[in-house]
Amino acid sequence: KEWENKELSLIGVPMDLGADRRGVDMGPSSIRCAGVEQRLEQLGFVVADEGDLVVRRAKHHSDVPESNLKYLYEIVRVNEELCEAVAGIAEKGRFPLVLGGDHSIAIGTLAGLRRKKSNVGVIWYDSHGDVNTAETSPSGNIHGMALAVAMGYGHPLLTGIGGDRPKVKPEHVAIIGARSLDPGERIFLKRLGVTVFTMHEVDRLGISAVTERAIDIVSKGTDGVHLSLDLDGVDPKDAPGVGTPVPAGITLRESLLAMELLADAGIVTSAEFVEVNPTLDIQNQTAKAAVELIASLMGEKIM
Ligand code: 5AB
Ligand code: MN
Ligand code: MN
Ligand code: MN
Repeated sequence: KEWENKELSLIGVPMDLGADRRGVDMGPSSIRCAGVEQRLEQLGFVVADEGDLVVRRAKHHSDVPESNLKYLYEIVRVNEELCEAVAGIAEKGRFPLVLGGDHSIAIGTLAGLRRKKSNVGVIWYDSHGDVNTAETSPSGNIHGMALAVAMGYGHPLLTGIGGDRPKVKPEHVAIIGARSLDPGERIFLKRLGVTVFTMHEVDRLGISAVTERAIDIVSKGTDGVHLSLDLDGVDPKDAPGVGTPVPAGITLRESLLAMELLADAGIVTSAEFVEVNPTLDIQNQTAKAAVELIASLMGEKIM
């Protein structure tokens, strides 16, 4: 593996504009408070904390005339910066670990990874599909569009981040945990042939079989795998500090098993943990869950 040297770079993105909701900008801080760096060091990683990118407070909800896209220009600016930062980390052979912030930052992360890899596999662990476009979005919130943008669909300022080419191919994506899809998203996912393991599949097959199948899909024909984990994929009983909780989700216990299976497969080359909102949380429980998940993903074993 390219990061066999166990060198990892943390980068925080205090983005909340994609969710149009304050509080998720404190996600990186809450995950740091929960002890992510120390935990990784205990696992033998040499951790470089690159700090947080700067996100400017935007004045206008909708800054694009004739469009419902909220805060487009600042989201584009920050994601261009994130793209450069992630590309730089990957270039040095270090493992990029991005802390959100809302899920719109996956646009910059995946654009940065595409600099280094021609076929990035993606596990999108989320209760949502995040494949809306301006036309299908019920909210205009860009965090609900990030995966569509990465596959090349959306406003040209978004799909053009890090270059115009699509950053991810639909056949290299597996969504896990979906239980809230908008009508336009269902049509889009079917049309593109994206593999979706909804809660129906998680319940019928179990999280271990689902994760194994997802591993097959994202590692076939790819030269790296990115885990994009939205904490709202985890059940809100275990991860209440998220802006868009959806009940009947994957438990923390099942999610830890999924991370352990990913660690055993040895395929994951980058990751991001997003949508932690400590203002909606109980005693930083959700950031603590994120740290547990990160530790399992990076190889922590009980024995
Ligand atoms: B998240 C919704 N589909 O587009 C929309 O948390 C929710 O990154 C998006 O998955 C949730 O506004 C975005 C209704
Ligand atoms: Mn979500
Ligand atoms: Mn999401
Ligand atoms: Mn959310």
